[in-house]
Amino acid sequence: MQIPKSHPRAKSLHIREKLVNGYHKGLVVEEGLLAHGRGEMFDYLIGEKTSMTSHKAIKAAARMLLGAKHPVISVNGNFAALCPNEIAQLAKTVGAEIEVNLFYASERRKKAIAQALKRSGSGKILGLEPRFSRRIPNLESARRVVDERGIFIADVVLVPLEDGDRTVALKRFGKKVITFDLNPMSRTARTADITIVDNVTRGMSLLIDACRRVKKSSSGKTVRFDNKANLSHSILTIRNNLGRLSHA
Ligand code: PTJ
Repeated sequence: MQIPKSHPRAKSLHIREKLVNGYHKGLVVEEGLLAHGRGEMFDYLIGEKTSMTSHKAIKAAARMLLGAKHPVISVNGNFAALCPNEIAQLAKTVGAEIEVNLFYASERRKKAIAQALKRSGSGKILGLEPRFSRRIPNLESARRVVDERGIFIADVVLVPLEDGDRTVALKRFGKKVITFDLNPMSRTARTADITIVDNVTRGMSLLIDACRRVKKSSSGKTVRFDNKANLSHSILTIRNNLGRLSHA
């Protein structure tokens, strides 16, 4: 369907179309469409824009990624469908590995995702070869299977649209976790070290820009970030927006 540029919700309809295309190409699962709907609702509540708080989280995430010895970008179906170019650019900018890691895992989908990422400029993709598979302890889902060259040895992992169980397991396993999650109340949001409460489709480009700026600056890569305060501010933004909407 052709979405007119003048449509008041053109941007979010385009994002939705990207995800549906990803579904038809075999990258996204049906459950991913539902997860996106949940995200759209929270995006509406945060005003469909990046808050000042999220800009701060992005800056802290850039520092953490650049200060890491072995950063890894974990990619699931939704992330691959929405941000294939940005994943390649971010990996190059911070020198991170890219690893496909799925909740609803299948070899076919892993391959489709890897191909889509490669077409968009990504180099080596981890998580595809069973001979390199290792397991994260204390995790039941398919996401426990990780690559020994990637998430298994990573110090910092970027895990957008993540499920709470794996975030907890990654933290217990000693990883620093950065996530994008539009829901500031989710278990992932509350467990991660840095939660960027923003749509990945906006936040990823901002994160790449922030990494480029940090790389150029001489201010160092030390990260001082209060994720609890970050989430409280995000919840306050939602509360204020709800107040405005109910009085409109
Ligand atoms: O591709 P797979 O098999 O790994 O499956 C991926 C999904 C997304 C289906 C799986 O990880 C899942 O079920 O995720 P959840 O538990 O529904 O969590 C998704 C979280 O991401 C929710 O808190 C949503 O609000 C949030 N979210 C959805 N879309 C976006 C988002 N956050 C940022 N940007 C989005 N575009």
